[in-house]
Amino acid sequence: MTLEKYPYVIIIIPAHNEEASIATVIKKIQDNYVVQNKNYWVEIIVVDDGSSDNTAKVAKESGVSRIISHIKNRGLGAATRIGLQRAYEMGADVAVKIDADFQHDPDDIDKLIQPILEDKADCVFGSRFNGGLKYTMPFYRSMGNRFFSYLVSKLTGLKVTDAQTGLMAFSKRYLKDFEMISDYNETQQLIMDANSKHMRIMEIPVVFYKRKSGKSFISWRYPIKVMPTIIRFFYYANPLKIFLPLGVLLIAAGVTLGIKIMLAGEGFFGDATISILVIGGIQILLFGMLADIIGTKR
Ligand SMILES: Nc1nc2c(ncn2[C@@H]2O[C@H](COP(=O)(O)OP(=O)(O)O)[C@@H](O)[C@H]2O)c(=O)[nH]1
Ligand SMILES: [Mg+2]
Repeated sequence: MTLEKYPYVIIIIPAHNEEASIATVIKKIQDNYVVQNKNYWVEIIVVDDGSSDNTAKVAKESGVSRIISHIKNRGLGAATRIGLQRAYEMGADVAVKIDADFQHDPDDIDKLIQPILEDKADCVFGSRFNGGLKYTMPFYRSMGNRFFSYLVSKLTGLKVTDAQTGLMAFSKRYLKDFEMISDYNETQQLIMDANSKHMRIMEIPVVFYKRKSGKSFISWRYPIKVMPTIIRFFYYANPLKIFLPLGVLLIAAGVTLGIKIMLAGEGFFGDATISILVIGGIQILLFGMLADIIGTKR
C-alpha cells in the first residue's frame, strides 16, 4: 500500500532556541507516527525562528528535511502561521502544531487528529487544565491562563478551558481560510478566528510537563502584547457590538443636548456640538454597518 492512501498529517514544530529538547520531540513523533506508522502519512516541518543556538542543526540531524528558517526572530504567531500555510500548500489533510520544548507528549497527537479525520471537528485544541497538568504551574501563570481562557470564552461564546495551549490540530477546511494577525503568539487568535468562520471547535484533555531546558517566551509584557489582538479579533467578528452602542450613545448625547438647548429657548440645532454629535454618531453607525457587511460577506 502506498503512503498516499493514508491521511496526510503534517506536524509543525515552531522553535526558538530549543536545541536541548527538539530532538526528543522529533524522535518521539518519528517513533510513534512515522516508524510504527499508525495509518497516517506523517511529515514534520520545523520552523526555526531565528534561533541563535543549534536548533536547526539538531532538527536536521534528527532526520527532519523540511526546516523553514527565519533569519531573524519573528515570534511564535508568525512561525505558526508560516507552518500552517505551508501545510496547506503541501496538501495536508490535518495540520498539527506542537511545541519544541517537550512540554507536550506527542502521544496525544493521535487523540487530537481523530475528530478531524472522522469529520467531527475542524479545530481541536489540547486543554492542559482538564487533568493533564503534570506540575504546579506558577501562580501568576495559572491566573493568567484562567483570565485569558475566561475572556476568550466570553467573547466567543465557546467553553474554552485553555486558550493558551500549544498543542492543536486543524482540518484542511480551516487551513484554507485561517487568518492570524499577530506574530506574537497563536492560540487565542486561532480560536477567535476559527469561531468567527463557523468552524467546529473542540477541546480534548492533554498532558503538560514542566519545561526542563530553555526559557519560556512569556514575560510580564504578555498581556500588553495579546490584548490588542484579542480586541481586534472581537470587533472583526462583531463590529456592530462596538459601533452600534458608540453611535447610539453619540446620537443620544446630541439629541439630549438639543432638547436641553431647545427648552432654554433656542432652536434644536442652536449649538454646533449637537450637529457634530448627531452626525458623528450616524457616521459611526454607518461604519459599523459597512464593517458588518464586509465581515459577513467574507
Ligand atoms: N517560532 C517561535 N517559536 C517560539 C518563540 N518563542 C517560543 N517559541 C516556541 O513556542 C513554544 C512554546 O513556547 P514557550 O516559551 O515554551 O511557551 P510556554 O510553554 O507557554 O511557556 C516552544 O516550542 C518554543 O520554542 C518564537 O519567538 N518563535
Ligand atoms: Mg513551553
